[in-house]
Amino acid sequence: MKMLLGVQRALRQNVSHQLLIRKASFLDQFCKDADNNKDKTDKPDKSVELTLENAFKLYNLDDEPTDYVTLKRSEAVKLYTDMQTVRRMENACAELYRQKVIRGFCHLYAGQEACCAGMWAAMRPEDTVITSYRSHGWTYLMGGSVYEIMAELAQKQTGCSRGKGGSMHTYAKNFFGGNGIVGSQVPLGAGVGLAHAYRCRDAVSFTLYGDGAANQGQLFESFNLACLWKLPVVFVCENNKYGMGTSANRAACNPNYYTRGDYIPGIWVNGMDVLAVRSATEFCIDRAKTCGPLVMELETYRYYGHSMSDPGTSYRKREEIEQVRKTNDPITRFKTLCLNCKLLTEEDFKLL
Ligand SMILES: Cc1ncc(C[n+]2csc(CCOP(=O)(O)OP(=O)(O)O)c2C)c(N)n1
Ligand SMILES: [Mg+2]
Repeated sequence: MKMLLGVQRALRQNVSHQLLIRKASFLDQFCKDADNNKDKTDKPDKSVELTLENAFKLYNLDDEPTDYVTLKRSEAVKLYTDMQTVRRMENACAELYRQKVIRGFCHLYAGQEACCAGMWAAMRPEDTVITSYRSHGWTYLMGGSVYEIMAELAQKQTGCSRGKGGSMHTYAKNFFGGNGIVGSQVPLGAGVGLAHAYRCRDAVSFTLYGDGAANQGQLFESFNLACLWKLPVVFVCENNKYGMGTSANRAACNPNYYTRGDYIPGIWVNGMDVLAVRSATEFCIDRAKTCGPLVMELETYRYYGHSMSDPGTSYRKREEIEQVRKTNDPITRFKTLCLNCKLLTEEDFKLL
């Protein structure tokens, strides 16, 4: 409903939106369907107990996240619909890019949805996030509507940055973007953590960067100050295995990014398992509040190229991408888990 109202408002406010909608009529239905992630299946909120497998590896930590998690039906619905909305939004972006409705830079998050959905599920309203240019999913989860994001990408005034920012510069409450310069968000994220500490806020700054950015000097300067001042920062390395045209293994002497904080403890997390990400994030919040920063590496995968101008197949094999889609897709594996433990049925999924 929220999305539909957004479309109608946009039509009233900005004639050029008609162009966007005409060129992308499939978006119309999509915006209608998103309907605020409500559980349309309307069944009692039962829960199941699950054991996570191969979910974590630790570095210099004496405590660890729990492997035993409880999953409520309502939580499963939210996690699934969040991941699906992000996936469909990114696929729609790719289509609009091909139609030249979206131009310029455009970096898609498909394949990495468990990272944002799992983290968001554990976060409290006062926690903050800052990330790189792969920002559409986060903008949505932090409160932006799909319509505002798509309008921003199409450079319309009703976009979340009034059409001035584009794909890499989208923002929402407690979400500091969308940053185009590789690694630049890391010192900013440490600064946000400093602001939380300075103002005695009970908040944690989630500072996200990629495996490529992980080799930059500014990261280590940020680690140093954050550790020295015990700032409530979780440095989140989204290791999607590739930088721009290079695999992580070719670019890093030590691709175990969770150990790269040296004096900062770290945790490796299976970033394709949304429940592992949620559990690890809960742990990191508690720890960052009391002991200062950690590095959380989320091992994940991106399906599209680095950006829309990169087909993404010159430095990796098509078969590799297909293999991940088939065997380790974060949405499919979560759906299978919900079906296997009888939390949701095929019928429920059709209704979502
Ligand atoms: C300072 C700087 N150097 C180079 C670039 C060009 N560039 C954009 S993304 C990228 C690779 C980043 O890879 P990674 O950190 O793994 O993030 P991913 O794209 O995989 O999410 C590079 C070199 C840039 N934007 N800024
Ligand atoms: Mg990368």
